[in-house]
Amino acid sequence: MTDNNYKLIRSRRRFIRNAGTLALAAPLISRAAQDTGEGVTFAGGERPLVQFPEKRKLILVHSRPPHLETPFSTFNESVITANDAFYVRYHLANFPTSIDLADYRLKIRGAVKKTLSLSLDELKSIVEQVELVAVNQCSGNSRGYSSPRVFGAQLSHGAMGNARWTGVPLKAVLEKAGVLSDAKQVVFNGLDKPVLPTTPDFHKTLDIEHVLSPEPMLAWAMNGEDLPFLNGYPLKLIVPGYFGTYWVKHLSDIVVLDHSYKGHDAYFMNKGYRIPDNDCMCVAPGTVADKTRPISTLPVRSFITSVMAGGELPVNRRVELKGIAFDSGEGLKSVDVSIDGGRTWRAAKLSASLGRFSFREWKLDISFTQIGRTALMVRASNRAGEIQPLKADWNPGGYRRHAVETTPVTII
Ligand SMILES: Nc1nc2c(c(=O)[nH]1)N[C@H]1C(S)=C(S)[C@@H](COP(=O)(O)O)O[C@H]1N2
Ligand SMILES: [Mo]
Repeated sequence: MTDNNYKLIRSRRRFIRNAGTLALAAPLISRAAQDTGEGVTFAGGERPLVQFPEKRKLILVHSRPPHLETPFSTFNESVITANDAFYVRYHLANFPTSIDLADYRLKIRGAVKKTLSLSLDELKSIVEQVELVAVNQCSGNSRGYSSPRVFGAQLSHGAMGNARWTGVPLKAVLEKAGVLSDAKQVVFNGLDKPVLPTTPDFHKTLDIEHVLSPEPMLAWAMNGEDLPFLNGYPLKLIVPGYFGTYWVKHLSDIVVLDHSYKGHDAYFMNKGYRIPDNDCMCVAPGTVADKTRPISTLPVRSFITSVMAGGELPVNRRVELKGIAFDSGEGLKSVDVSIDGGRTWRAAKLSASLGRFSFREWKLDISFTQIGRTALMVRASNRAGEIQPLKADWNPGGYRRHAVETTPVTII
């Protein structure tokens, strides 16, 4: 609350969170040499770092609406991603810049016995609050490494983050409204809107069985603080194990349907965010799938965080390699590391778990015995039998990248 970009305007009855309208209108783009984020592939070059309200400098993907990536070195600081470092993604240019809790309501309506309209305080006291650590990863995270390249934001690996979410189980709130027996799907909508009527609103749906399962939650706090404005203040849908596209921000409307959602505003389910409907969720590069389905759960992934691409490490000295791994909640089985470009592998040690939906730290002590260039790789598997492929598969959206990544380093 002391952040000078963050304004909490208190009058007798009003609590208005303001994202700092001026700052949002004209984000400070810093172009000093030391202020560049990592580039993605050859064509884009280095991307600038920008300052948005409540955020440290993040990598600019685009500014209207804000699309910001977390610099990769952040993931070496902690397995929990700091609120001010957490990435930001919006689709619609008419996103809120100020929300007054006195006016804010969450509606639950449609195929329910009783329509609810809850203030944030009412929601907070509706059932006992819960906490869960979970990864929010954009479907297009790492898209910039698709080969051949695909349309869409050329993201590096920073469109992900791991936080402790505080809220209430979605199921408990729906049960208060009383879901009718013919309920089929549930639509989630936030306070952001399209600018033009031809642009669809950002609506996401989940099947009723998923909504009534224990995991999804409605969260108002992230790492023990109010949600950062740009991450969905005052309320966000958390869908553990699922891609971030379902994690609707500034959530204000929940509609239970007795049918499958169709029409203009179903665009982000029925046209966007879809993957090939086959086992690999992939197609031959440059082709399209006959059949698609909505993207859903996170594949198993792992990264080295203790050294960046192009980094240097000492020869004949103990070096601790460190990184993170995660999956959709099935449970990690192994994390293996190669320091010779994939010829040999050795098992890394997994640190304590913060929960099955969280980033998990791994470590490996190693000594390099030869100077020169080499390629570090890390490969994870999970209890459902998934293992990261050595070679990336391809889909037209550049979604769901999960291949083993390579970190070129020089031993000196
Ligand atoms: N209201 C709203 N919620 C949204 C979106 C959006 O455009 N509007 N984008 C989704 C997508 S695609 C992603 S990747 C995540 C990003 O979450 P973050 O901005 O909190 O990091 O928000 C999701 N929730
Ligand atoms: Mo996304």
